[in-house]
Amino acid sequence: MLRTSLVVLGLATALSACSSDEPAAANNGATGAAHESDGISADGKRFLSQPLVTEIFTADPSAHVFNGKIYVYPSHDVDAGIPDDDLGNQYAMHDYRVLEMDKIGGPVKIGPVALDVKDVPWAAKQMWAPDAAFKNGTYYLYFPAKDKDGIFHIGVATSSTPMGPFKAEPKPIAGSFSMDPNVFTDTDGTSYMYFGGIWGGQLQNWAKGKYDAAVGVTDLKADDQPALMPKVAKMSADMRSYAEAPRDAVILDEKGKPLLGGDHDRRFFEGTWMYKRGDTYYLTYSTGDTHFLVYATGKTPYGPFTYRGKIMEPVQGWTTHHSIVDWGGKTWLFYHDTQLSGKNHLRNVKVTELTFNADGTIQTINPFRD
Ligand code: FUB
Repeated sequence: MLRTSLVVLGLATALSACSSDEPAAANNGATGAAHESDGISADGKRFLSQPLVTEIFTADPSAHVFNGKIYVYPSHDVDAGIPDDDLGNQYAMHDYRVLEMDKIGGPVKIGPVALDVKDVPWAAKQMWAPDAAFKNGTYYLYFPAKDKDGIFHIGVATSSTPMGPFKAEPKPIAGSFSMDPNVFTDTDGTSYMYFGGIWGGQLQNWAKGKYDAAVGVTDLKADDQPALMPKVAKMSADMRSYAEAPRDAVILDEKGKPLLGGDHDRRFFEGTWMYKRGDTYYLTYSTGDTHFLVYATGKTPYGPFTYRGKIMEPVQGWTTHHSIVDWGGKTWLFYHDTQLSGKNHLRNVKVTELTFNADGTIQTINPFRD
């Protein structure tokens, strides 16, 4: 928290030009690379990689390969003038735009609005981290949003093309709650949704099976109890509903015990992404208030999963969120930071290579060069 506060304070003056919905580079009519300070963080470190796009703010990149091209389904960050708080009210996004690339390192096309909250009958605000899937000729966009009572659910919208536009179902997925959906399709064709997030993601409000508004937000008062775990549910063949009630994707420590709520360096916070390598299922996620991307491995899509280590050290900015995709014979980590704005809620997506050791462990990435 201290680190982030320093970053925000240090940038306050320099960022006055970045207070609109679009990055300064775009406002100035510039194209291509970020503004002149690109490559250097607020505390003088060189960024490992550069933003994929500079025309709009983007976050929470869910990358997929469809028809040989790379599509990234990010959140589309905007500045609603809401101060930072522990519930994430500053993340007031209202639509999605899809990014398309023929190759990593090549030009990135920004699609038109793929889905707007005004076209989602059940949703009111906060279109947070989405994901996408393709099955039987249809592209599916999965997205969290708060309903008119301020409660997060997960919706689905469909399109015949990966860029959309997508048409939303009239209601959220029955039995869905919390946020950050990730839909993984296993090698046998079965799809699963992983989801959930604590604090502003409201997972703690559902701990007893139905929404309880009285539950605390940040101090979950259960440091010595098993942590709240991400949820997983098999998808129905129609990809619009769960085939079963969501269950815990349990994350264990090296002794086979569930990670505890007080273990902030390792316990699940938000942003799950399932990645399969050989027969091993990598449940990857963000630790939130300790700002790590980490992973746990298991032998089935349901787990249990054993904590293995860090994928990435903290980026610049409070949130960290990623996806992992194979392309061109390599494995890639899509992630975000706040290089373009220095503001927690105005982020930019990036990509870098992810390297595995011979034993299947992941080499931890430093998002800075120094
Ligand atoms: O973008 C809003 C939220 O911030 C996401 O849903 C979280 O994963 C975090 O990145």
